[in-house]
Amino acid sequence: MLLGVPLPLAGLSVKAPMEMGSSSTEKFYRIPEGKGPHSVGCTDLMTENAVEGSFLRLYYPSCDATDNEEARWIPDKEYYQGLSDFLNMYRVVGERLFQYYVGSVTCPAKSNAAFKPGEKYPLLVFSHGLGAFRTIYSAICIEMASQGFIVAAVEHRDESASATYYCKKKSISEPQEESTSNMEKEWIYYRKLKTGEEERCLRHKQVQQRAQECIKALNLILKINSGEEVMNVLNSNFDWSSVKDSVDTSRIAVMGHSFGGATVIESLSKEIRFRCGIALDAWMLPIGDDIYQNSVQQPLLFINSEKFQWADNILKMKKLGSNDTNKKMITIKGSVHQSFPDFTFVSGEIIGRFFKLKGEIDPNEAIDISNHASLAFLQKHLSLKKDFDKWDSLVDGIGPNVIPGTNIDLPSVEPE
Ligand code: 8U6
Repeated sequence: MLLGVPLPLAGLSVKAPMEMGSSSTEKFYRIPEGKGPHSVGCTDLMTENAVEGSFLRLYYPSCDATDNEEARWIPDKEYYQGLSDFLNMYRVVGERLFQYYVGSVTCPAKSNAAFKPGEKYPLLVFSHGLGAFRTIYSAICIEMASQGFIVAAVEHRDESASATYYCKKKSISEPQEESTSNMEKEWIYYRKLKTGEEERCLRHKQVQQRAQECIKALNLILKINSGEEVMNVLNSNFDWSSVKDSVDTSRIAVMGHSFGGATVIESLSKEIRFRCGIALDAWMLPIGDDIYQNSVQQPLLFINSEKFQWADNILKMKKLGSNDTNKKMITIKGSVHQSFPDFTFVSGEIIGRFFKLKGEIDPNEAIDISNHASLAFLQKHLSLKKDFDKWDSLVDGIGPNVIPGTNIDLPSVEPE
């Protein structure tokens, strides 16, 4: 697949294209800042030198930090390669395009800024979509952190991420210089479906691993909260002991997009400490049939885009929520599946529309609706003492650009 724009390579371009957050449009194409009262910091945490460990980006309320720089949005070139794989592009081509267009993009959270003490914050675990990874939902995670949540955005190692890695010890056979570290990154890339492989089967296995990774992340944050020392294999100057006693351990929720929406459902069914969940454009295929037998007791909010909807998927959402008033569904008008991840903000109109990274609605308006509905829902079900209830009507699908339930016609009898 080739992007339909002049390639800025080898001096061929007359003028730098005004797409995908090139430096000339830096101010215009920005991931929106958090609108809540807290400044936001972010830091990465990886435990253990093995796939079984946790890897997450933490977004948190921070002290005002003028010294700290904004965090890199996509922190390694391997993510560009993985995205290229996912988008069926040649890696060498994709890597250069991504490097050129978004290589200098930062997210509006201060890297390793000091944690803001003196309050107990509710915890939100976030799960990314297929071919995505932990850093590209920063508009959502940063907004939540600015409103007083600690957000743990996990990076899944089930081969559904574009790319991810763990750190392992270099094997002895490899030549080692004394000055260099004896650790190396072992990259795991997006795995395509093999020919003849049944998608449901693979995705079901993956969603179970994903839920376990969300629960592991929860346990890890609670460990840090209780003052236990955790080994971060990534070197950063973030003081993890400053998080001690700052998590409101009775107020924990799980949120995710697409495959991450399925992960929310699986996680709720496996872990009662998640008191509620928010599923953005949930993809229901990975969910096993057993889940529909009252496995999900907690409140759950489905926020759907207008375009990512088909009867079978919606019917499964409804089946989860039948005879349960704690399950809610709304649809954001003019939005598309990729209105939730950050690419919608860093792409221009032409590329954005062409690749369905943008819908008819202004991306800022769409993410505001999603975030405000989420905050109102979280306030209600985590009993927060905030003013998010001012957005209660959105949860009922009332307001500009939002409708209750779904916009598609459903067959009156379930297909089977
Ligand atoms: C196109 C997801 C691009 C792009 C993502 C498309 C995607 C992209 C960057 C990768 C994965 N935003 N996961 C042109 N489709 C840059 C230039 O980066 C989101 C984004 C974003 S996802 C998703 C899952 C499946 C599919 C698309 C998105 O969950 O939103 C198919 C066919 O499966």
